[in-house]
Amino acid sequence: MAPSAPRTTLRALIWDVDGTLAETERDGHREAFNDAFASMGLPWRWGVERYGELLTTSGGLERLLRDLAERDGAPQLACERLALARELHRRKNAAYLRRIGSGAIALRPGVRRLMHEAREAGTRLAIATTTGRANVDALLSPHLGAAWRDGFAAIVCAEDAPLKKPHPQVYELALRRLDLPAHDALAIEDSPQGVASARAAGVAVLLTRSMYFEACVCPGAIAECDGLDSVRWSWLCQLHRRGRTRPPG
Ligand code: XBP
Ligand code: MG
Repeated sequence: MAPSAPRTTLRALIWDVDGTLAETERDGHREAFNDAFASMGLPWRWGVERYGELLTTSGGLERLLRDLAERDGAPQLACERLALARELHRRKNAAYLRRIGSGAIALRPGVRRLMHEAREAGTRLAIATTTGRANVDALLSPHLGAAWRDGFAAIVCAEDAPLKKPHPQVYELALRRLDLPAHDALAIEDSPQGVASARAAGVAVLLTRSMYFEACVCPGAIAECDGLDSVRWSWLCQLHRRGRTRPPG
């Protein structure tokens, strides 16, 4: 009889959403922000490059507020800027759902397979994202089916964790819902803010850069991969074992 594979110490694989599960930013969120500007008769548009600068701010509402604070022609009063940003963000999310709801943005290569391999190994799946629940649902339903939530032991979104990455709140809450210590989990992230968030919660991170973060400095990950399609499950388990012996921070 063939010897059975060693049991993994990896109890949960925690997935970031935007940039990690799919390249949602340039052709999804950015275009939807521009739809929102147009729908309010505003001449502002975020180009591909400008959006890359703004992406150093996590959270769509926070990103809008940063842009409005720097923009000629935006309201002078902070309370008026906040009201405008809220309305733009509401419209942007509605536009985002329309844009991606039919599966227009594919999952990144390797995502589906790694999810399958994790389940086969008895490792639970979780989500830790700064975007909203409806956006995650619209992205995943077309690819994983309407009942995709059943396959995840914890799903933590902006509504649950209002302090955006790099704050650790989203990871801390995911761990609480999983009822696991940080060293039992491994995160997969695409951005410096995401890596910092997971690390601050004590979770080891595999970095798979998305297009906007290809060239940036991104410290703190236990390893980096070119793409998830080249990642073997056994290597992920090894990484996790290595992460367990590394001090937090
Ligand atoms: C990335 C983000 C999000 C999205 C837009 O989230 O920073 O703000 O750009 O989504 P993730 P919202 O943690 O999944 O990488 O407009 O809903 O904030
Ligand atoms: Mg991300």
